[in-house]
Amino acid sequence: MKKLCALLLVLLLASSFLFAGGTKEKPAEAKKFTLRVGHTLTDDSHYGVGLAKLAELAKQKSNGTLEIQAFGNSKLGNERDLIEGVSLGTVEMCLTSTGPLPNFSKAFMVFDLPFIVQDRSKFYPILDGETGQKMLEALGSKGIKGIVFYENGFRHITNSKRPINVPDDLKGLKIRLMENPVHLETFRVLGANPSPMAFGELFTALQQKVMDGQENPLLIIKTSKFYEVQKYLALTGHFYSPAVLMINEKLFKSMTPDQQKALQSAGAEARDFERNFIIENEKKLVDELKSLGMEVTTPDKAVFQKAAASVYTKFEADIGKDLIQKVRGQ
Ligand code: EAX
Repeated sequence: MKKLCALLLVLLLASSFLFAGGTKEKPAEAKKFTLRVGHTLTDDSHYGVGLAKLAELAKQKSNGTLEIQAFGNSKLGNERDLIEGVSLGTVEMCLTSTGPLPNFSKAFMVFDLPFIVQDRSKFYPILDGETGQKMLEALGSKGIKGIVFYENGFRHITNSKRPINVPDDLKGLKIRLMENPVHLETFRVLGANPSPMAFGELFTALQQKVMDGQENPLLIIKTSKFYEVQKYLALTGHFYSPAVLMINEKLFKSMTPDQQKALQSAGAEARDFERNFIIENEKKLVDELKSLGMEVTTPDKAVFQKAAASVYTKFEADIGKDLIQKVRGQ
């Protein structure tokens, strides 16, 4: 009788252990997230196309638990508002150029130095490697998780007054710049009359001649239709503008490790896709913009570079000599 009791007890314990183990192994149902990504460009721009790719990949890789919805044309705010929104958690995600980021973390100014990036293929490993990673991590102190660096592109000058061949041609021109201290200083040093303005107000400002000119990558000049209100395009490529895909950090941490991995890997794949989209399009954009009526000049970059050299000295202490060396030495 005693033996039978002992056997029954063992069986009971074993079955309850198995049962408990069984329920423990059942994977917890991953919560579904709907993530709005704000940006300032059009749906057919590189951001629009790159985010559509991100949405497709994130859905696939997360078994449908991550749904990304892109809102372009500054619908969720301008870039500064978007970054603040992601920091506070009022907007889940955003994709903005690094232009407004020095307001949140000074090191980003290194990318804003004139002509620091000449060859984007040598620059990608810096953005995607340790240096870029450290810069993205610095956003953590603002409650932002930087996922990956997308591309905005090499910036060129347009205006409605005259062709630009040398820095002197910029004299007195009212040029809209991003709200970025290095960019503004560069254009001051080059002799222009720069002022900051949100991207969403730019087209109207150019149309109403509140601004004579602006500077942006070719794809933006095309997709935001600046060619309708700007006659002259100068291929200066003076700044290279990376972009950062950001998410509210608390929200990111509330995802399962699998979902985090899915988002991170979708981001990296969509980044490569977006960069290639820009490179492919750039091959034909100068001709397209010419056929849309723009008059194009190709200034000697070395002359502009020399004229803007003092900008490096001015911001060296804020950015750090080592970081400048690292990015320059690409
Ligand atoms: O991030 O504001 C700008 O000129 C930017 O190039 C644009 O918003 C894309």
